[in-house]
Amino acid sequence: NTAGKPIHCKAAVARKAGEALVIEEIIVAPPKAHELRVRVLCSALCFSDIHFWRLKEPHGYYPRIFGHETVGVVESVGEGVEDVKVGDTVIPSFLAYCGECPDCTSLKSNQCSKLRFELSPYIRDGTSRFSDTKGQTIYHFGYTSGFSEYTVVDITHVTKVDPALRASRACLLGCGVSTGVGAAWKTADVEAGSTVAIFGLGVIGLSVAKGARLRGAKRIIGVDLNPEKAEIGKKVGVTHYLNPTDLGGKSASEVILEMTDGLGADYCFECVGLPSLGQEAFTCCRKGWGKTVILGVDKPDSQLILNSLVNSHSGKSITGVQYGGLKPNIDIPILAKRYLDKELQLDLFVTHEVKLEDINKAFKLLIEGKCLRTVIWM
Ligand code: FXY
Ligand code: ZN
Ligand code: ZN
Repeated sequence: NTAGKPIHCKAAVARKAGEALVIEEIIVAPPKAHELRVRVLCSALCFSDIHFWRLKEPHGYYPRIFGHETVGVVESVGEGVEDVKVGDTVIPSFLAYCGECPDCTSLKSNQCSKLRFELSPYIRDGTSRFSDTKGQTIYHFGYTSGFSEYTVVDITHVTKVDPALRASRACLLGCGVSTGVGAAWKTADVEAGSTVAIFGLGVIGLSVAKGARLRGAKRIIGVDLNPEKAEIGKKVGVTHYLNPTDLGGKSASEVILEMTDGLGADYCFECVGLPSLGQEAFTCCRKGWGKTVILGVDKPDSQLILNSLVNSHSGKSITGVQYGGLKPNIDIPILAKRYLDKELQLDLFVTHEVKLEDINKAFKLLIEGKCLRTVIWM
């Protein structure tokens, strides 16, 4: 019985910005009040892990344990934890849910205003539960840190899930797939018969397509530089694939405007994290009612510039959300059920599986655009 004692285990530690992760023995302290220690089953790699692993100071923190698409089993719980017990299967989330604040009690928001999302290197209480064998503190990431055999998360950052759900699929609900599907269903609220434009066909963009398809969107235009995305896009409902290098000098937004009689797409999604793509998406978004949703994670100090006269009076809107506007603890069980009912596709997104020792292969695959999700087994 390990409850109440520090656990020595293996983890993939990011020692320096952009450098290969190191599989090390680390020490995971027992959970404090309102926390639980989780034996991680597996975690998938999302591009945000790479994005933040590339950041140098002051935005980067090292040594650090990344990973925020995770599923695991509760090993022990701290004082005051009643909602989950030892042995439960849980998905940690980077967004918190306090259940009491104006945001948690509203259907309009998933941004808990009591426990706000920050790019914090700690868990909720502002300290770390990780250290190396020399006693040096190791930082957390996204309140989750799934690239470790054990992690500690706050009770406000977990959702209990059905253990019948395959772990390699369950972990995906922690970020990418939920973000894409949520953006189509909740943020944009895509209507049947509409035209959708998606910039970037990674897991987020493909999940937007799937969500839009399930809503009955008529035309789903997917834009991506990688020609292999044409085929995979079809499988989730992309009806028209555009490769920006292949448009005879026109931009994707010009082509989308042409395809829509000069009107634009009803719903546009930026799924890469580039302001230039946000601008393009908004440019080909329909006046009157169009909605553009920014999902890609951008660099800390970058700016999105829109022409004020052309845009401010247009009747179209632009918004950015985290996690597709979904509330993890409420919506993860709903998405899980849809997967078990064979409505929601998850299998397609798992293109590779590796052992923790080979986590750097997962990084390489995603950087080179050669995978969708690589599941890393602990
Ligand atoms: O990949 C999704 N989420 C990350 C954990 C962090 C997103 C950062 C958004 C900036 C506020
Ligand atoms: Zn709250
Ligand atoms: Zn993510």
